[in-house]
Amino acid sequence: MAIYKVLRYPDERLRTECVPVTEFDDEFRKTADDMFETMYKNEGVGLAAPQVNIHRRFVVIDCSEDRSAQLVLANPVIVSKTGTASIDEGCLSIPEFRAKVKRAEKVHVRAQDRYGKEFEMDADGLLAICIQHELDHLEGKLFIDYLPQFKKDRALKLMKKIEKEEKEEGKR
Ligand code: GNR
Ligand code: NI
Repeated sequence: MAIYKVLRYPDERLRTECVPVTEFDDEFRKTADDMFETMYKNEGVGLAAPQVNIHRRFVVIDCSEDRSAQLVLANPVIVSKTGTASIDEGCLSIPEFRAKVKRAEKVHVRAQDRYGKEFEMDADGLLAICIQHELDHLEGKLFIDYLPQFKKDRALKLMKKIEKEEKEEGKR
C-alpha cells in the first residue's frame, strides 16, 4: 500500500483532461487501493485519479461512516439527474476551504467497477453530490469554478497560507 501526494489548487495539472481506463488489471486495482488509502488518511469521502496526478477517468468513493462502502467508478457517466441540492463542499485539493455548490439531488450513474464490469446505480444525499464533484475532476473542473471570483481569491489566499505554514513546519 502507498499514500499518494494530492495535487493542490491552483496546480494546472488538476486541469488536465483525463483519458478512459482501458486496462482493468492488477496494477489498476492496486492504484485504486492506494487511492482509497490516500483518501482515508486525508479523511475524504472521494478521490479522483487526476488529484493524484493520474490522468485517467476513474474515481474512488466511500461515503459511509465506518469506511465500509468502497466504490470504484471507472469511465463513469451520469445518465440522468433530478432535483437540486447543495451542501458545504470541500476538496482534498483545496484543503480547509468549504462552500456551497448547486448540484442535482439525485443521479443515475453508469460505470465500470475495478474488474471492468459495467454497472448502474442510483444515488442521493452526500453520495450523489460526491459523484458529481468527482466526475467534475475528470473534466479538469473544481467546485470553486462555480463560485464568484472573490471566493476563488479567498481560496487561493488560503492555499498560499497553508503552503507557507507547511514549509515552516517542514511538511510535505
Ligand atoms: O472529502 C470530500 N468531501 C466532500 C464533501 C462535500 C462534497 C464533496 C466532497 S468530495 C471531498 C474529497 C475530494 O476532494 N474529492 O474530489
Ligand atoms: Ni475534490
